[in-house]
Amino acid sequence: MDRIRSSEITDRRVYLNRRAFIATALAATGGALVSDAHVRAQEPAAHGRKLITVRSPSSTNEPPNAWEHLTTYNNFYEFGTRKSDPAKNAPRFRPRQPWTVAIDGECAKKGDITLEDILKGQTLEDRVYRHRCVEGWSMVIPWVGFPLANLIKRCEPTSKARFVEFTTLHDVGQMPGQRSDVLEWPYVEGLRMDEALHPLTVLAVGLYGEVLPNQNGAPLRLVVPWKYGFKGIKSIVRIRFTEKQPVSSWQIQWPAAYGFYANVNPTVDHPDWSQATEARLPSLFKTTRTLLFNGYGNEVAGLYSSMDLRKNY
Ligand SMILES: Nc1nc2c(c(=O)[nH]1)N[C@H]1C(S)=C(S)[C@@H](COP(=O)(O)O)O[C@H]1N2
Ligand SMILES: [Mo]
Repeated sequence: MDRIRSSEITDRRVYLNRRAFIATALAATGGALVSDAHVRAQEPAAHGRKLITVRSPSSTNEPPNAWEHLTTYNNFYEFGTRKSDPAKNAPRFRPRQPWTVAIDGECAKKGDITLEDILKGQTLEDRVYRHRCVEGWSMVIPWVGFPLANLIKRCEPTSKARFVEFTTLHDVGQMPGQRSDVLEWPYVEGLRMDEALHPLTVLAVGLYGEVLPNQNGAPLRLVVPWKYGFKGIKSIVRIRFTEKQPVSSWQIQWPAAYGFYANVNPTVDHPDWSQATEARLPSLFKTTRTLLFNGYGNEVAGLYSSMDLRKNY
């Protein structure tokens, strides 16, 4: 017999009450709110193995969102397009043991490398970063990771390597969302070499000091805090160095809306909505002003000093 836990009943009740509230609020504000999908009650991710970490000075002092929230409100289309889908569908995913990443393209050290090998000798850092989704919501996320630059240097990129391309696992058996054609699979993202080498760019393997839950991109995902969240590609199986600018899955899906750079910019709107403000979850109201480069301008504006950010969105 199914046991119904009292916490679940409470969640459902809260959810139903909030839905009624949200419907009224939405009608009153004409789109000034973000989607209510995250109030759907889902089980948070099970807690994982603890990681040994040091705190990075690059961390923001803003309070991080709760574990329950960070693991039940996700964008991971490989597990469905609703925010609540990854929490429901990703727990069955088995990040292969061992997980390997193919290193490829314009570099001297090509070949498969295991995650274990990637992590050998790495100091794992707690990095509390702001996260701004292109859809208009934001969160504060306590990642555990290490600078991507550390891995890139080991690959010994050649002088022709101007960009880095990342690819997510393509496995329809494990990732039911890949049966739909919302995006071209596998999910692909890219960075210019100087962005990839920037000390704020990290590969994350954990959340809240624990091994990364599946819905957040286990076992290895990219985090680039001054860019919209979709640049943070999850469950990476391939890293390729290229001479030409990679084409990302979101660029293919809608090039006018999702550019290669995708730097957070309150003055460059999405074709369908303004990017000037954001809803800091769990608030649904877009009352927080969005900052250029998501507030990381002091560190990264120099990368774009010669570029027109309206053209290179
Ligand atoms: N492979 C893959 N990576 C992905 C996505 C995805 O659908 N598939 N969604 C992106 C988007 S839009 C966001 S906002 C972040 C969400 O990360 P989080 O669920 O850990 O908060 O992951 C990004 N990485
Ligand atoms: Mo996003």
